[in-house]
Amino acid sequence: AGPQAYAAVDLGAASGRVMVGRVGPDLLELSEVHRFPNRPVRLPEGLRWDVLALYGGVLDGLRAAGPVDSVGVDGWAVDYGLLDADGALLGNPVHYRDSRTEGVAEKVWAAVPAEELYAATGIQYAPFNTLYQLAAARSTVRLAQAERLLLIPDLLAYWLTGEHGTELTNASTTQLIDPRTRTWSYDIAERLGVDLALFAPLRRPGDPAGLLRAEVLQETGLTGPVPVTAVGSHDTASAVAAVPATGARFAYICTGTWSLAGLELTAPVLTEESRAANFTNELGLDGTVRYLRNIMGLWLLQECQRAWGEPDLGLLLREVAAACALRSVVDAGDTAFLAPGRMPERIAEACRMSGQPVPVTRAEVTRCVLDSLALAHRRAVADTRRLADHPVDVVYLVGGGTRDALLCQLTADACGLPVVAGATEAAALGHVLVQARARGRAGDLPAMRALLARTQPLTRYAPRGDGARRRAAEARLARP
Ligand code: LFR
Repeated sequence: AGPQAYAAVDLGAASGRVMVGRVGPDLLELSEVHRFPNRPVRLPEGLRWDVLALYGGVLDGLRAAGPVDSVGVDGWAVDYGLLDADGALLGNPVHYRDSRTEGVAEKVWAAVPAEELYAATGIQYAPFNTLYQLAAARSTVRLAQAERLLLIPDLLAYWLTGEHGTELTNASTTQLIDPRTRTWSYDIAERLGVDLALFAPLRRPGDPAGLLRAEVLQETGLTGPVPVTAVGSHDTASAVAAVPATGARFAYICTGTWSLAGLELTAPVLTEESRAANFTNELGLDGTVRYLRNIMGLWLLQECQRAWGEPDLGLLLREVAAACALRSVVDAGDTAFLAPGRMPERIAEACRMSGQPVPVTRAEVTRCVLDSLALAHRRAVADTRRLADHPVDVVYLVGGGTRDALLCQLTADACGLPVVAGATEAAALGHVLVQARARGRAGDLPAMRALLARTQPLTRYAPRGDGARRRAAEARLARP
């Protein structure tokens, strides 16, 4: 039999895409059949996802995909839709960058101290963790009416199949999962008044997740039955599965709207030191833990581009090469950059506050962002090695940011380690491999990675420089 075809729906914060993947003993091919914008909408009540438009894009994509052997859905984490008793969606899902969670974590910590919450769930503090979103929604009519909560990829899978499930890798980002038992943290939920009955039963990557509904077959022109397969439905879980590492002494950085930098471990790190460093223990494939830190990522640049009227990125990056290196830097891990809007001004303000030259031109601002990201990458890799006591000889960079050769090189320079960059569509690659494996067409995680290493174009960046400029920049950033 020839290779099977798998449709991978991959939903990002800025766009969604449907890819078709083919997997064989020496084959791993991906083609994008449809890409559609994901435009958050600012309503009087706040920032919302246009999730029906996303579902429309998914159907268009499946129509363009043609005959496939299985379908999967992955997307960003933490956000969800609520369903009423009839299974109807209650309002537009709230965007994780919405301001409703401001000041909410402190109220949650009054009931369960942050230290205890971390020891029980291993999840970093981020204002948008599902747990805090639910606390923010506590006395709303919608939550009172809700019978079911589905995380975004599970919501799309429900519309495709009519079946409810909660995929585990993404469930871990709710901050309601115990990373040691890999099931619900019943104690935390009870103490914080979260009704776990809202969540559908857990399913694991590779589990069957239903069949495309008859109406979906009709709308997409596909011939049934077409199974839907649970994948690492958190996009970062799928991306980490696609890190083309051949050994164990590696760190990874998934670059896109976010930079997610860390290690793959077999057990969570739940120490107080790890909490203070704001590292998270999200669940990965096959019993692994994604021990990582969230860094603002290319969001900083995307928001600047939006402010500048969307200039061509290639052009911008060419201008940047000429800008002075490490002249001013900001803390790219700072949640102060989370909300949308006025990004060039906010970056300038942060530079001014730390007594550095204020970047003015587009090239200067872009250079500041790239330098700042490289420094944040370095700090995350260094912290992760120390906190998990894990050796690192090489850093794998995967995801959209690998298109930016300067970012890759600056990351290598900052880390003082070789960087191997590739698997630009990492989430979709990890995603189709899990679908293939569920159908007996791919091996375990090391075998998947060996296949990636054999088939994906990778670029190696050797570290340059002695780190003197970097240390000076870091010292400026540390100054109050
Ligand atoms: C990346 C990502 C991150 C998560 C953030 C918000 O797309 O899924 O892992 O922290 O989006 O959901």
